[in-house]
Amino acid sequence: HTKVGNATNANFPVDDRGAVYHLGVAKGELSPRILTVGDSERAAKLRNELLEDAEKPVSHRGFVIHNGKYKGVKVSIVSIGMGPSMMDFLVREGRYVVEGPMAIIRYGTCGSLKDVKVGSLAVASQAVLIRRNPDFWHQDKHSDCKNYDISLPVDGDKELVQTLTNEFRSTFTDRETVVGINATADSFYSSQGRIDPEFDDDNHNLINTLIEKFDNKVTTLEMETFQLYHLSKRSKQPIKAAAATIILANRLSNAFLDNETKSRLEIEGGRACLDALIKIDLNN
Ligand code: R1P
Repeated sequence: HTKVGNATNANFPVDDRGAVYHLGVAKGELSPRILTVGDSERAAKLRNELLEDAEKPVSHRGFVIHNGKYKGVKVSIVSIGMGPSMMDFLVREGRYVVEGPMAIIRYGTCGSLKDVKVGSLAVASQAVLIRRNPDFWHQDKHSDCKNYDISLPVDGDKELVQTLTNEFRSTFTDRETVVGINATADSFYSSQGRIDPEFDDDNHNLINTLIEKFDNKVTTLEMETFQLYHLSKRSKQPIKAAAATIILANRLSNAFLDNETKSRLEIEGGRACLDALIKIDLNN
């Protein structure tokens, strides 16, 4: 594990070496081209199978950074764990330590709301955010208070989304790659419409609401893509962002993908992501 030293500025803490407080890297220690995944084991496999000249990983507060080269181009593979807050750390602290334009691709797993087989792939053209609203359960709530807030859609980077889709479709000729809206939720459970008899979640209609609200264009449910797309659009320096997922679960049929196929798709899809990442021109 990397050590981060004393920080001085509470507004944006960096230590005496200039390392950001959570990622644990300083300026120049992260590539402008980033492939991010949730699972640290997925990141390590991708590093071992696909990176050349891989450096010693930097590991701090649940983040693991693997720097190396892919087809001669410097890239970073970063595992972040789960949820919008972890993506927030990556994009903000990553932005601080990288000079100039960036490209970030997320490769994760997801559930699907479409009639597609598990083991299909998905690329997110847009993303929406689903947030549980705790006020709904408060005794003093307003009468118009909703249990779950669903945001308007935010676009990924059109060029990078298209490049990523092309790479996936040419890599996976025997499987479907669906393109559509990702719904990013602040819980794996309640705000993704999973029914948990142990809790009062009032979420029985959430999946249907999501399908109807966006005319059946929501393809995937997971926990990070919206934060990546939203922050990339709000960054003052350019960040091109795109996201792909392995459809691990079908939320309509309740089918779930086997681990062996998942492992294979992680590597093949990771390669497709890196190919898209190095093809993109950061400067226009
Ligand atoms: C939940 O099991 C996790 O898996 C998905 C979700 O977004 C969430 O982070 O993504 P990863 O496979 O990238 O972690």
